[in-house]
Amino acid sequence: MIGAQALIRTLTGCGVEVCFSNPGTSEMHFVAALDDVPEMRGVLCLFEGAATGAADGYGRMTGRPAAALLHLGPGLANGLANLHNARRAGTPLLAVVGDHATYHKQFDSPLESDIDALAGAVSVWVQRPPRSAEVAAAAASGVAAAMAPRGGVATLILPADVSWSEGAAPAPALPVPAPFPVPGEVVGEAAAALRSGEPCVLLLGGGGMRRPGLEAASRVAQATGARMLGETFPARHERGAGLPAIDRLAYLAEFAAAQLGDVRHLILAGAPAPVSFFAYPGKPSFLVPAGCRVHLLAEAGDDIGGALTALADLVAPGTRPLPQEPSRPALPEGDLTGESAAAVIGALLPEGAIVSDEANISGIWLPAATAGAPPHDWLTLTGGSIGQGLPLATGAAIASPGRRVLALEADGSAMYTISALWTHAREGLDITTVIFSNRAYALLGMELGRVGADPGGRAAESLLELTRPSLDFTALARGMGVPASRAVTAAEFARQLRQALAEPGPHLIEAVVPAPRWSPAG
Ligand SMILES: Cc1ncc(C[n+]2csc(CCOP(=O)(O)OP(=O)(O)O)c2C)c(N)n1
Repeated sequence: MIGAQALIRTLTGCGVEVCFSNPGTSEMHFVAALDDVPEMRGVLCLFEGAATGAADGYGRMTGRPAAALLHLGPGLANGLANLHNARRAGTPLLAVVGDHATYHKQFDSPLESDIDALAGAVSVWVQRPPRSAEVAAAAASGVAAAMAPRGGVATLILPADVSWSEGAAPAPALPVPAPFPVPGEVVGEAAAALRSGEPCVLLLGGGGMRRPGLEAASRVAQATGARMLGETFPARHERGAGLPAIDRLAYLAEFAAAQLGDVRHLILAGAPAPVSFFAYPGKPSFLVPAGCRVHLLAEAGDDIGGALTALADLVAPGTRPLPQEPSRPALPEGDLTGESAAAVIGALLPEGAIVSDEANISGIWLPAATAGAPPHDWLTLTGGSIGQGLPLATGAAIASPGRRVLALEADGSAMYTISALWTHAREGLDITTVIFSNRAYALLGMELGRVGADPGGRAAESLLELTRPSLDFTALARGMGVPASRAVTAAEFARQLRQALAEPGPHLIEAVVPAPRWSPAG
């Protein structure tokens, strides 16, 4: 058996069944070996960022890694931004990066580059098996590293001759350790803070944003009067009617500071202590209020849900969580705006939907409008690196057949990885994409003022407007095989969204919305 065959058989044996791929010459034996191992589904993505973002979406929904097949250093570099988002999400993911044959590297041929340096920026584990006999064991340990507590992105660098040489054999899957249990004294310390009578906030993140953690935190909040808040950009937030409602910490530091207010004890359960996204002249970077004590209950890799349940059993025995009541906004009439679009989405969101949220400025009304919708999952831009939403939807849909995926996507962000639409069509995925077409980098229009930069003239404006020409998303989508429509009123949007959600396969709606007043196009 050649290295590539042993590698793919090892991966399927470890539960890695999908490979989001953009291959090149050095990966041809891997590509050919896919026909020998039908258990592995190869999914072609037309840009590496679309492959890595899809692997992130898949891993967030299954808890198991997908593979992303990338072509040498340049392919990895193209995929790096969404690997960065995956790293921030703590997603298990195996990047398989083809490399030149071991004996060819010395010649410094054009695609030669420092793959290890690029991989090191995002990976918890990097290995380069030197012989075909070692590739399977390396793959099994890469999968285990990706899935381990505090795992994430593992990168297997696969030299072409290792891939094509005989002498390989599949390796068995390695055991994956359970998340670390949180010691009783740590839980006890958090309980003491909650009993102090001083204002407490429970800040949830990571696995704490799933049902068991939310329900335990809600019990604590009911019994003690503590407030619960979620991290700003969770990897996967289970929410909707029947689950405890939780506000997320605001993106803008001044709003986050107001949410934290006069808190004296901040209990961290899967979220780091809050910091401002960026530095702003004269404003604090660290958002924990003065005089507030931080208690680390659980961090990434810990059994966050278990720690919260243990805490609830200490301070809230017999208290039940407070579920969100079902409620949906009325279907609005009139102009289509970010606000009315959110009401339409809240009114129509199907049960069990998976929302890939990269709506940015146009999305600020979404959390409130969808809070009482039937239960659903909400995936967010964990690493702030835009161009994630459409690929994330690809992976979430492949991970979750039978569930509707709704990609809520700002126009500027959509363009980074627009080719993901082609994969939505090719794979026949049940993804409804809504493009919030405000024809601006509106968020940057706001940041221009917030960082204290000169408001700027035409030269600055022209870097923040998406006009001259305006993008035609319906044409872009149709050109990639995705049926598409455009909505300019709330009623049109409601009709199109209802229809798109009812039909199988992908559909794109270009929702033409105004940019906020302070943005250049507003
Ligand atoms: C990879 C990457 N490049 C650039 C940025 C900087 N950036 C932040 S927001 C933004 C514009 C977003 O525009 P759009 O997606 O249309 O959303 P809007 O602000 O209009 O809501 C840019 C370029 C980023 N966050 N990530």
